[in-house]
Amino acid sequence: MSSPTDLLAEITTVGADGARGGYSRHVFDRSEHELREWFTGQAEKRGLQVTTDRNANVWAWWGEPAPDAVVTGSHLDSVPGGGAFDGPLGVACSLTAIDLLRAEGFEPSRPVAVSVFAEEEGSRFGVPCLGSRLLTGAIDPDVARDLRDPDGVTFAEAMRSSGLAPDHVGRDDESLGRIGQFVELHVEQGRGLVDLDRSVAVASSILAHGRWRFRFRGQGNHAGATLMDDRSDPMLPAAQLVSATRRAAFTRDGSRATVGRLVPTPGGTNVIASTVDVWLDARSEHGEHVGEIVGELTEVAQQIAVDEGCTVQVSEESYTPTVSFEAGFRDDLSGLLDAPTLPTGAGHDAGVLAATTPTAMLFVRNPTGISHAPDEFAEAGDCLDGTRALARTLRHLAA
Ligand code: HGY
Ligand code: MN
Ligand code: MN
Ligand code: MN
Repeated sequence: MSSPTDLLAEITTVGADGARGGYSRHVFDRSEHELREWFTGQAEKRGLQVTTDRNANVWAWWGEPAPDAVVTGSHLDSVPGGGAFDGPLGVACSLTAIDLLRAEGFEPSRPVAVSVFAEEEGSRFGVPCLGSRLLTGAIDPDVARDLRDPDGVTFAEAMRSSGLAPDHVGRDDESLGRIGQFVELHVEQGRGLVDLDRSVAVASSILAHGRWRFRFRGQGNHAGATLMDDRSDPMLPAAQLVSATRRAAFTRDGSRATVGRLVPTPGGTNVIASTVDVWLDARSEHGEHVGEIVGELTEVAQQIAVDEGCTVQVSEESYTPTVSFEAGFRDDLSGLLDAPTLPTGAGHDAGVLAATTPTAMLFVRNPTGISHAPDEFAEAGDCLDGTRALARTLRHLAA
């Protein structure tokens, strides 16, 4: 019987990013397509029935697709230069948990499915959990279809070139109606389990989190022929905004503000940029702090833009309020697994589904505590503990 580590080893070269390190696997690109095929092969090898829904999410069914199923799973896409476990560990543990249950002769009384959600990281089209947001109706289908990647390709065009029809993306009551309960296993993105010296935890909550784009406009010009007094250089307000994010978060407890993506146009060394886009990722244990951070930084951006003879346009790309997993379900699993509960600062498809479906999450220890970077890690033994915990959970729910 394969271990989760064995399964992850099968995809260890898929989407490996030689330039940035780690993995870059983005929805509908070649590597993510390869991962979809890998998952389908793994599922069919287990006699699971594989379907792809109207929102490009993949479902592998143990038993006929039917309402009140116990669903587990996660995602296979990554951030640019991401780790090997964020997403794929949940999928690998889902498959090996089914192996374990079958080896024990367990026959579920309810259908069991493994789901792989599309564009969880939002790395290509900018909106995280796009597949699960479409499934639950949490994003307007027209907005989703028109989302553009950095090359200007729309989500609809990318779906089409992957052989999927974008015409019917949107809330999918048939697929939603089949999910009785959803449990996602995920590598921990932090050191909570290291500090507790445990290998598995149950999630208690997800921080409120969102993404905003600040577009600074100035006057593109020649770096050598333009006197310093004659410039409207959008890079200057952009740089001041980046340094202001630190203060905005530090002054609000439990908050985080990050700029990990800053794109000048046209991006030439000897060219004063005409526009600079700055993406802000803001999160907090206190939902109201996120709005305060964005408000403060919007004021700062507007002021510094004027000072530099530029303009700024701020747009919200996504926002998810604090997710508190349902206490009964959380405590039931915590007791069943004798596992501690932990909050997470990372967003997940489970956080989107929690709005409509009884949902829980399991975390597996990450000794580095690092995620969204090549150093993300999980020991083979802890991954096996994750599989065992997920198998116990599925047995408990589908008995
Ligand atoms: O961004 C997040 O928190 C998640 O990893 N998608
Ligand atoms: Mn992630
Ligand atoms: Mn993830
Ligand atoms: Mn020249």
